Amino acid sequence: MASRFDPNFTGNVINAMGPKTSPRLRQLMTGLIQHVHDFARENELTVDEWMAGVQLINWAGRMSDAKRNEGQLLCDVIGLESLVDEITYKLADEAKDAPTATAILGPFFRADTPYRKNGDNLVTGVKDGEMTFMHGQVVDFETKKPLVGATVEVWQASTNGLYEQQDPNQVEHNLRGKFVTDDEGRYYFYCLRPTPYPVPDDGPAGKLLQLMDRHPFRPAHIHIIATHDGYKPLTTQIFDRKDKYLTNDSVFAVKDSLIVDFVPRENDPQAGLELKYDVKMVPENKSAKS
Ligand code: MBD
Ligand code: FE
Repeated sequence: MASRFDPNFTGNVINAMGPKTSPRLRQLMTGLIQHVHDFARENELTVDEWMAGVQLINWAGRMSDAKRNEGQLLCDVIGLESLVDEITYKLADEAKDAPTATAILGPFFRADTPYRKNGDNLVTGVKDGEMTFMHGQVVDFETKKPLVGATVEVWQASTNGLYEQQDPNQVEHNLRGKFVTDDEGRYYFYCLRPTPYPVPDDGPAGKLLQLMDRHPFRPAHIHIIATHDGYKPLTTQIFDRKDKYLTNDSVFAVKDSLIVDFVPRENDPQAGLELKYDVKMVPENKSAKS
C-alpha cells in the first residue's frame, strides 16, 4: 500500500546519523525514529496534538527534581517501566523454586536510605496504620543456602498515601530502611500493612490518566531491594492479597508470585499482624532457567 506521504522522508532522517554513532545508539534511534514516524503517519497526527505532547513532556520536566520524577511516572502509567522490567528479568516464573520475581523501582526510591537494626520500627507518627512484623530469610534460590550479610532495603507509603519525601509532615526517612541479614540469613522489622495509594495525579501523568479515563491507584505494596555479594541485585515489590487494585494497578507492576498474606500475630504488643517473606536470589553468573 503506497503511503500518501513522502516515502523517503524517514529513511533520510535515519541516514543523517554519522559514522561515529555507537552501534547501540544507532539501533535504538533508528527504531525510535521509525516507530514515531509511523505513529504520526498512521494517526495523521495534527500539529495541535503533537504540540500537546510536547507541552506534556515539558511540564513533566519542570515538575521533576530530586524528590519527584514525573518523567518516570509518565512512563509508568503507559506501562513502559514494567515492560522494560519484564524484558530485563525474563527469569522469574511461578515454578516451585523459582527466584523471587522482579518488579519496577518506581519514582520514590532514595539512594541515601539509612541502615537500621533488625527489630527496629520503621513507623513514626502514623496513628491509623496496622502495625506489621515483617520477617524472612534471604536464600540462594536453588541451594536454599541462607545468605548472611545480605542487605534488604524496603520503603512504603504512609496511610495518607504519601511517601516520606512527598510529605512535609513525615520525619526524614520515615517508612524506609536498610537491614542486614543475620547469621541465619534472617531480617526482621516493624512496618505498616501497606494501603492502596494514588500515584501523584497533580502533574502530566495524572492528566494523561484522566484523559485516558483511568484511575491513579496502585495496590498496597512494599518496595524491596535485596543485594548480596556474588548475587544479582533484586528490585521488587510485594502486594497485599486483599487489595482491590491487584488486577488494575495504574502502573501494571503486579505479578502473581509477588502477592502476599498478612496474618494475625499473637502476643506482640508492637504488632497485630505478621508477614513472612523469604527472598530467593540468583547467583551473579547464572541464568535462573539453567
Ligand atoms: C509508586 O509508588 C510506585 O511504586 C510506582 C512504581 C510508580 C508510581 C508510584
Ligand atoms: Fe511505590
